[in-house]
Amino acid sequence: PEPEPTISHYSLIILVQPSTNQVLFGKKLRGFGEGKFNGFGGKPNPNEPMRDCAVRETFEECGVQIPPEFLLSAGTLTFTGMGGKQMIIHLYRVNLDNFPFSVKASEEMAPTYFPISSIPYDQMFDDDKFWLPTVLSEPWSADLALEGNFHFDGDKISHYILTQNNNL
Ligand code: 6OG
Repeated sequence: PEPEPTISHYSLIILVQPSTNQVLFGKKLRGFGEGKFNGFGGKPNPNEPMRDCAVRETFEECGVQIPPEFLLSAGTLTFTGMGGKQMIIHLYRVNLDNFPFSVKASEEMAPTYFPISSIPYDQMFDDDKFWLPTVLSEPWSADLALEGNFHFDGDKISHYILTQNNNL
């Protein structure tokens, strides 16, 4: 029998600033995805709810304290093709125009703003170009949920399915 795949859950938070048409990413300075730009996020601690993980990881990695009411769920992305491991990413979107914040670099992430019109997709995970444009679109409907399934062949996506649901 095939061994059961190991499933790991992660949060991933996209910080958008519509008033300046920018997004705040972090350049990962160590570990998995080193050198790549990405949203903030990571693995929950034991028994930690995913939303709490999202708020904690964002604060740890870039100093932005997200008031929980401004953390909007944006769907889930599932990844296969990385050996016996399967990854589920719980995606969140935050509008930085909604609250005051300060940005602070961390040992793990160098926070960097990008114009929404020039996202550095060539320095990001290969899946991002498929789903990020939707998450960056304005106006954002809090009812929107992306469901993506991505299959990696090496570091490239070989096939994927992406749907956009309206949470009724
Ligand atoms: P740490 O374990 O370093 O959290 N992540 C990915 N993000 C995208 N866009 N694509 C991927 O394709 C990803 N794989 C992992 C999830 C890792 C962070 O990196 C994200 C977490 O936010 C493979 O703390």
